[in-house]
Amino acid sequence: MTLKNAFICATMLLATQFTFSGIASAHEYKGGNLNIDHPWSKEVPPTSQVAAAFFTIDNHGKEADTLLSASSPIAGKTELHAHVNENGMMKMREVQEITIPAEGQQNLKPGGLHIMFFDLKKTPALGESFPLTLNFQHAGTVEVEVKVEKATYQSDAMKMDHSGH
Ligand SMILES: [Cu+2]
Repeated sequence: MTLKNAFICATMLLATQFTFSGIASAHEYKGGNLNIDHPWSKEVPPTSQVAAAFFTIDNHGKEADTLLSASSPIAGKTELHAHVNENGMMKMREVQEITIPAEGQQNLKPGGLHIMFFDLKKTPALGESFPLTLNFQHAGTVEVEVKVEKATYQSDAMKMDHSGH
């Protein structure tokens, strides 16, 4: 990300936080035909350089939409990720896009599709939240707040092989 882009991004975030302040407690976000429900991130150790975010996207539209990219001020790099089975080993892979079917749903969850943050500038602590910008092909840009929650169960996502990065 260039300095100029970073500045635009920060400006947009400030503006959007103001816009969303009235409905922040609902923790559900709308963009076009999409509903983004309960964005959350699993608590990671303070020294962690990576984190992941999960949420459910409902598409009420008659055509599919596509998540093209994501970004967050907490991370140097934000990628769309999937888990793939490679010779019996579950590994994380960057994907170019995540499709939300028409009148359907897409689930980002531990062990499945997720948003991945690298080079954390600040590790978000339990109970905190941080901004995440999602760029959709049709719904456009949607800003959400990701809540940091406790890892309630030991999932495969915690044992992932990051050597591919
Ligand atoms: Cu990942």
